[in-house]
Amino acid sequence: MRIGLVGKPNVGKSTTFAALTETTVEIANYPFTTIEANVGVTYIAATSPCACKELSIKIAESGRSVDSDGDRDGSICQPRTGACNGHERLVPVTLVDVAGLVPGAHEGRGRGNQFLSDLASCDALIQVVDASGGTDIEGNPTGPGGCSPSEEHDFLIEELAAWIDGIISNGWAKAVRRIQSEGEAGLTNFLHEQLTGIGGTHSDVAVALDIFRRENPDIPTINIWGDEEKRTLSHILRRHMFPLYIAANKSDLADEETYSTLQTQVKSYGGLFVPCSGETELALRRASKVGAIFYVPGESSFEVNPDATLNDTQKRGLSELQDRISKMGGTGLNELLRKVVFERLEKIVAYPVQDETHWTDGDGRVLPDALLISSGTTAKGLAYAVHTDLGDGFIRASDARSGRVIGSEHELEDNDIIKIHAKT
Ligand SMILES: Nc1nc2c(ncn2[C@@H]2O[C@H](COP(=O)(O)OP(=O)(O)OP(=O)(O)O)[C@@H](O)[C@H]2O)c(=O)[nH]1
Ligand SMILES: [Mg+2]
Repeated sequence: MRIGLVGKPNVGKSTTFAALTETTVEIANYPFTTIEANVGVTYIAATSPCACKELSIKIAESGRSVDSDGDRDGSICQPRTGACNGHERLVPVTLVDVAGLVPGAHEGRGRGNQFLSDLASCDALIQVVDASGGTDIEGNPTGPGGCSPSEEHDFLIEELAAWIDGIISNGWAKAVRRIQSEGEAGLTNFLHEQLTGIGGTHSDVAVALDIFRRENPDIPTINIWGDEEKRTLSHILRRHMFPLYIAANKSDLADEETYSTLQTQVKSYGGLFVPCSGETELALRRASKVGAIFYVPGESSFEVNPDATLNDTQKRGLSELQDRISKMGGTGLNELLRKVVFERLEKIVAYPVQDETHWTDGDGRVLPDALLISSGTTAKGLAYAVHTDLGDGFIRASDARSGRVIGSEHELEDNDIIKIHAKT
């Protein structure tokens, strides 16, 4: 599960990345602070309680004592990555923070195409926009009104489509020849070959072509497709391969009027638009890390640690942060990520285990992995998500709850605990 943070320069992509991954990266109020992409992991809470809840009930019912360390509000799993408290399991999501994108990037302007290839393997993109409108289209600070959030969104979707257009147009004459010799399948195969390098699957292409034909019933035959037809198809491919959601950042500085046009535009096509403040989230996570406050990401208030020694400036800073998040109802970032992953991408959680009785791995670790997978993923698909060798050697799987054997094509459900039997 990989999400790219995109947008024009100086909107707060790296600030958002640093907050969510709790890492240190360069942040500054000028364009092109980030050159090489930053890649890191953030954690979001799974929608269902961790399977360790059921396990502790099972253990208690069998008369054995539950081995909980007491500090984790009943959780008894041992996550390899993430954490679990009170049976709320945090699952990993990889984030990619790329260089800012300016008009003409697909032709090499700004940081150009290198940046675009950093997005290749992402499941979705989050466009960070400057909802306060305080920077121009190239990211230079201007004060209010430097750019409208809808302007920066419009150009970004054009740039992304132009990037894909460049990839599919390369060798277009071949596509025309292939459709003459292989028929319709020739076009699908050609597009698949062109797009495989940026993560496009055969089914992505087939679905996009289907939408294209449905939306454009009068489309001419491919040998007379011009730039317009290719660009329209590129937009559909982009929407399908890289769905884009909006983080209306710097909303601590923004009045709603500045971003209402974009908000209405996004809502009109059923998109996702969430007012956010990366800077506020970063300040809260840092204050929490040094023990000054108790803050749970996503909440709209925090507690000051009574044992922390704070000077007047720090106290004032914390009180300002408190005002901000109570006004905004939280910093928006947790809400945005959870909506993207669970509502829009419809991801579910699966727990692969080696020991189906104790729900552990080979080292006795309880429920070590909680993997985010697409709904509809099969048992064999989960095997591949764990490791290519496990997928290649797949024999069968079993449902660790019921002990029932399940076949390779069985579709998994949220919170399934699965043992995979494979040739080694
Ligand atoms: N007020 C406010 N400022 C923010 C917020 N998020 C980021 N900033 C500021 O915006 C400026 C740019 O932040 P960066 O995170 O470096 O922006 P970027 O999009 O990564 O920029 P490039 O790497 O240059 O493309 C910095 O001065 C941040 O402190 C926010 O939520 N509110
Ligand atoms: Mg940056």
